[in-house]
Amino acid sequence: MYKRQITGASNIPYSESNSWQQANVDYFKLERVTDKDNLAFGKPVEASGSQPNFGAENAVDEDEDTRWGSGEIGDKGYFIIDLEKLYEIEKVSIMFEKAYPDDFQILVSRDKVNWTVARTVRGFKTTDTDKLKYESDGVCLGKARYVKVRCIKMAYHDKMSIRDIRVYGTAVKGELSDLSVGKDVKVSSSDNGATTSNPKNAVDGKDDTRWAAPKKDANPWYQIDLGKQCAIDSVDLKFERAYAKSFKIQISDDGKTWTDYRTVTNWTEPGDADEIQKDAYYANLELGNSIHMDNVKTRYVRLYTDEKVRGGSWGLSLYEFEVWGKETDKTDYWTNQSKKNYGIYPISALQDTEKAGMIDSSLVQDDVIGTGDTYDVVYEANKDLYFYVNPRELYYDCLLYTSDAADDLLCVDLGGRRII
Ligand SMILES: [Ca+2]
Ligand SMILES: [Ca+2]
Repeated sequence: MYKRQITGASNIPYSESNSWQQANVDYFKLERVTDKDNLAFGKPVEASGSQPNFGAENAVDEDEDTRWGSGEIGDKGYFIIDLEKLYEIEKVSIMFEKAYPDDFQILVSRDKVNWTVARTVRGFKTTDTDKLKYESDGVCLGKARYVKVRCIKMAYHDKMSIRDIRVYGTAVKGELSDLSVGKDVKVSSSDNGATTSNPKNAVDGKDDTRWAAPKKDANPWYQIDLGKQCAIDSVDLKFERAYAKSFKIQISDDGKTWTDYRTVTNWTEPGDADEIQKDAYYANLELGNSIHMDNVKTRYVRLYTDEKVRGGSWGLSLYEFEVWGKETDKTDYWTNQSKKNYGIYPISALQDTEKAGMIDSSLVQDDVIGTGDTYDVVYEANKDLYFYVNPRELYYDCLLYTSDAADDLLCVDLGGRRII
């Protein structure tokens, strides 16, 4: 056996025609720090300036007696945390200093370019109080690397100040992907807008294209045929301002007979119908959340809308309908493993190979591989190992490597670049 350390980076070619990408590297041992419960602790931050001695890092130090103070006033105040990996954000907790906002938003993003409004809080408090704490409730805020707190209107003083932000969630499993991209869809009806009439716009993987139903459609629905049965981890909905207030996520094996799997009623976190009219806060922003599906197996997934926000003024509109899961037959890969060539593995399944005695890897099945992770590589001479990387999906789900012949150091960086 031979040992190498993987550290560095270069690219592997990306071919859009391949559903799985292959790179020839040696197998590795993952060494990384377990995620802390509070994902925000010590993470990089960015803010709307800072007042002297009240730097942004003070809001992620888990110390309630230190604080960040915005350098900008009123609705110019914002604070961004880079969690450095993709997480399913379950909860956000914010402790403000007495310079706190009456109205604010929590937004999430995978790329710091496209932002989804996960919460809009209005009338937080109206008295001069220090150490006010906001905690989001039970609805999942979505999959994101970046979390942003944005001031809309201050309640006291004019520059927002935060003592402590904590973010809780779970790493998005590397084996998961958005299965809906490019799949066949059917809708109840579409409006005739040039940019909104194409139903495929909600499964094109782009956050800035959208589909819309006409306003006369009282119960718009949108169904996706995944092509075969898949195990569904979660459904992420990114609505335009005409979002569904009460809706169901339904599943079906034949596209005809539907089962209500999740029912959401009176969903108002992004904003109510009146405030949603305020272009200053909502223009070009998606409104969304993530709905857990517990790995239910289904081929068809449908959003069925019972009630819309913005009532009869606008038809339902969706930027993206993401269905995160995995194909159920992926596990078939491990049957007849002995007949496979040595070491051709999906990266998310290395633990299985360990059980089979083929790989000494500490990478476990649910790990997500992120920027800066370091690996020890062990391989048998003259036997190659391959990692398959699904190029479609996760922001980090690209495999980058270099090999330095001079010092026999193989370098791999499984993250940090978007390849689609
Ligand atoms: Ca602090
Ligand atoms: Ca889209």
